[in-house]
Amino acid sequence: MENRDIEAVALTVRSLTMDAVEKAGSGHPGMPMGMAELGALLYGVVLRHNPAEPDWIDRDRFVLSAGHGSMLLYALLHLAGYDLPLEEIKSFRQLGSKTAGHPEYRAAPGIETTTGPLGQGFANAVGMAVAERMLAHRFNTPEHTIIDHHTYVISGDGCMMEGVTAEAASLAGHLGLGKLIAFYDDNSISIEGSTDLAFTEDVGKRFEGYNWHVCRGDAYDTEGILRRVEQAKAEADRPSLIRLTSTIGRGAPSKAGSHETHGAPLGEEEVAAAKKALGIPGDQPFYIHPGAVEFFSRRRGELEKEHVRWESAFSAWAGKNPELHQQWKAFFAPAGRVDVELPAFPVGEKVATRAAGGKVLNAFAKAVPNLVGGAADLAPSTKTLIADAGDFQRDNPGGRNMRFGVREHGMGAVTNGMALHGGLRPFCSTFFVFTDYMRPPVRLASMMGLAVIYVFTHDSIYVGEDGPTHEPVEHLAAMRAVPGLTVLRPGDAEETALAWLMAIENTDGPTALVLTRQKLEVYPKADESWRETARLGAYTAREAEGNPRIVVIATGSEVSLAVKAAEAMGAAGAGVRVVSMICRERFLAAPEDYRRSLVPSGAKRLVVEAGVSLGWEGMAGEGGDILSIERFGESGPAAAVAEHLGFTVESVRKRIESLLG
Ligand SMILES: Cc1ncc(C[n+]2csc(CCOP(=O)(O)OP(=O)(O)O)c2C)c(N)n1
Ligand SMILES: [Mg+2]
Repeated sequence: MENRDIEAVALTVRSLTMDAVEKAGSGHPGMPMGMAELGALLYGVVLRHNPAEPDWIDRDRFVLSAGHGSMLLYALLHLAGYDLPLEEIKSFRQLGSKTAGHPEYRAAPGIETTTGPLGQGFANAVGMAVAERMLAHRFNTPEHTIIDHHTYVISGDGCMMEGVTAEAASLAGHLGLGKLIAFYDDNSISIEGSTDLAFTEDVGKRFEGYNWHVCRGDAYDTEGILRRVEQAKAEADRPSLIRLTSTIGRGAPSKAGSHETHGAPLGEEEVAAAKKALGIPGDQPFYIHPGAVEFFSRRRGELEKEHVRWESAFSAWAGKNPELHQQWKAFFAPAGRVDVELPAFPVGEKVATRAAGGKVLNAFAKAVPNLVGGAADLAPSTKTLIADAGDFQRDNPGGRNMRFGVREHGMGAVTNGMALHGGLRPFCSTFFVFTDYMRPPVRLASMMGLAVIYVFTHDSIYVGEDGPTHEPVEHLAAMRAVPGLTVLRPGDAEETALAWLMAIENTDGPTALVLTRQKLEVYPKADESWRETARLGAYTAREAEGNPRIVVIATGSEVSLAVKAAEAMGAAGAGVRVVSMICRERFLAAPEDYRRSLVPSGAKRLVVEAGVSLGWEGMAGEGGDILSIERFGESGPAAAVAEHLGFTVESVRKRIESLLG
């Protein structure tokens, strides 16, 4: 790429950015204008990708963690030849366009992840680099290298300030992810003004402390940047941070360097002056320099050849390694239904659903070879270790157990990156109460439809002695409030096995398995085909004699409680049906006749769940009741805390009796 090509591309990035933001009347011109040269180099020289085949598995990944600079990405994707027509750039930020305010995964090819919440993209990039290393180890042979790519990310001051970046960077340094290369857009500006207001640490030193290779340069010294990228690539054992001193809004004659360019249109006058200074024809909105078009039409050809070379290497590899090739298919194109021998849990056995979950996870680990994951330093408690599978570490890339450390936020975002990369089925795990520390990536996984599995244990006040800080009460409501997240709270070990199966089969979005710390007795299921009906979200665990007079809708540990309460009523309990609602969202989406048959309109309803009632009001209906917990828990033995909060067989029984009148 000659200097004039770089200039033509950078000029076009600035031209499209200014006009798109101006036309939309909103957006962030500063970042793309400041990073235009780096963008030109990335898409012009550095990235090994193929715009004609955006799903090429061995492409380099590029993540724009500073997602507010979305126009940088859109301009470059358009120029590089991705299916993102100029018309889309002209409708930047408009309803239904592919050019949303912040990049949205799958909105257009070439957008590798949804970014905008600062720091998430950085951590996603770490996850992508983890995936690359895992897959390279599994599939490359001494003769053929079929997985070998880099992950690049641009982060701004905001990303660098966010804790999630720190968590993920620390993990990446520990793991020695040499193929991860981060650029830091070091423009010393964020929204409120100079970063001196709040951010005066030495980022470079911090990253050196994380075991990163750190170097520094000028964002407009293009040769220097390419040299530093080569140095970074040569660093096999450490991720690299290339810190580039830059000017926000570069090219805007009076506003460059000011926070005013961060997140508002430059204004007609400033745009006109900028265009004049840059040599952009003032009478041609959305001007594209012909040199940029010419350059990328050449470049596309080269990249297509690169891809063809990879494809022939892949064919040669597949021919020589038929078994590995079969494995590859299992990783990248898994069959729909999984055949697995699930552990049996006899009725009457007392087993915590977390313990059952651990057994089931291990059964699935045998059947689903790309199932990988781990916990935020809680694996002994969440029971999420895959036996005999080793730890994923810098010197053991074949390990399947991730040791995320005490970094829930980073764990969630890194797991998203692993899922985004493709080829892996990642899970991660912590105590349910600490989902508070990982809501942002859970939300993004749901928004992106990533097939991530969460194992959240210690799901209620039954945690006991650890006290209210460790006892989730509002968390089921909070998780169920996330659109697209499937929340499963099984009532016993058998249901846990089914819940895991549902999680594995759900490839449209994330699934949260909410499991108990305490032991629960496996109960007989009145509905013989419960393994099928429960997939609709709920089924009859205990049946009434004749038409039910009352339906007790319970989840998780409260199902057996409700069954016991009904049994304790003797003959008076004959009219009590107990429904295990393993997944409220699925039940609400189930066919109406199924919903009505399970919860008939003639019966009274009692909802029992050891958490806040928020969201259950409709299910209880008029004249119904909800046994819930509308406060924080207490520290004490689980049984004492439960009794204190009214979760006993007796109290459930009383509620039922008072409803029956
Ligand atoms: C988690 C999160 N918090 C806050 C914001 C709002 N926000 C968007 S950009 C920005 C400032 C970012 O500064 P920097 O990364 O330096 O970007 P620059 O101004 O240099 O373009 C903030 C606070 C956000 N997008 N995400
Ligand atoms: Mg900045």
